[in-house]
Amino acid sequence: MNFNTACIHAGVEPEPVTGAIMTPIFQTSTYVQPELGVHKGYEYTRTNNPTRAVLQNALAALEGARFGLCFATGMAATDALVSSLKAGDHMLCCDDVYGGTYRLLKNVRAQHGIQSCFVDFSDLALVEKSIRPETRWIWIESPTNPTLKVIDIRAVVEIGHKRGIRVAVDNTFMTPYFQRPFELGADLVMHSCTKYLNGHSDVVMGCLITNHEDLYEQLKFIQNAAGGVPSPFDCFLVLRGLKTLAVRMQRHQENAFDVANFLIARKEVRRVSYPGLRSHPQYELAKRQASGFGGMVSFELAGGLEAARAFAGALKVFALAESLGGVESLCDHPAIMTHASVPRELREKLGITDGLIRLSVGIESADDLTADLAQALDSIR
Ligand code: P1T
Repeated sequence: MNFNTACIHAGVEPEPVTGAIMTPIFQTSTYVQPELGVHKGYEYTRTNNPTRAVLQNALAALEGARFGLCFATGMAATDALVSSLKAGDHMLCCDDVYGGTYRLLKNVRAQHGIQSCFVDFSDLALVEKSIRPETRWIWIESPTNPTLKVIDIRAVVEIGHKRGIRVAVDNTFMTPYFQRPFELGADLVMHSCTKYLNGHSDVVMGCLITNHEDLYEQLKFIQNAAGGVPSPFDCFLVLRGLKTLAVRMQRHQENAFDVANFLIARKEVRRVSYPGLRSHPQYELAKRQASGFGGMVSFELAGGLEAARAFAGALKVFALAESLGGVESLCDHPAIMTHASVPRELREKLGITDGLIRLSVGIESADDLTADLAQALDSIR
């Protein structure tokens, strides 16, 4: 099935009792059991819910995998994987990850004995060197948030698998429309469904997807035991959002190209990062590894924090807000907003400077977006 068709049909069957073409919102906490010890596959909504079950199937189908599990947020999904580790186990992560992923591992799970380190995955020798006897998972985010570094997923998978270590990919920025981690050998895909998969900035949710039955069973146990599940209504909204994923991603990318090319030509802008630009250091890898480049663009204002304040304050179409992947364009200042939990020293090493701006380019008219950026850049004096 072509991906455009899969977005609308994969994993979704008409509801069996009524034939409803749209999966109903099964807004129930529990299910009546016909007799003691007998039920219809549903006992309690933390454990299982029909709306969530359809969404989990749809998400797995879109990633080309067998099993999906949904969680209340992206962080709850990541934490479910981390919960499968034991004290003393180690996670090897790429250095430029979403600030919340760094915070979870360093400020929360480290207290429970989970070790983690964050290294530059564009240096494959360093990845290899950083593996310890206790390393259980390798965590890739590509392109990275917020500097949009592209990591060679297949090469990192080979390094991990040689030593029996599983590899997870946070595919939030690319979505399965552009990037297919399982085809590159990954063992697990994580998404913040909050972003492109839902696409309308009205839900927070996460998911984990895998082909490994043992891992699925372990994570499903954790999903029920820890209970970080999304509501049936939110599952309905993400199911609805998925139907337009392909058309939205295409338009996000078209607009991102226009925005990136516009920014390159501006004197107030020092450096533009978009994997689709030939000037991007991993352009060839991005082209080889994925079928597109996504809708996120980062750039550095030459005037630093003062320029960033003026620019963000002058925007009219772009909204100054955390998050990404919705139909509307957003502007983020990572150092103060999404990545404030990353220590300043590390931020600066990663290029998350006070002048760095991250744009989630929406699906408005590209002319309105570049005109808004132009007037906001003009306002920097
Ligand atoms: O926000 P939540 O649904 O819990 O997802 C966390 C998360 C995980 N992975 C990536 C790549 C992310 O971008 C996020 C959330 N990111 C933002 C809120 C942000 O503005 O970057």
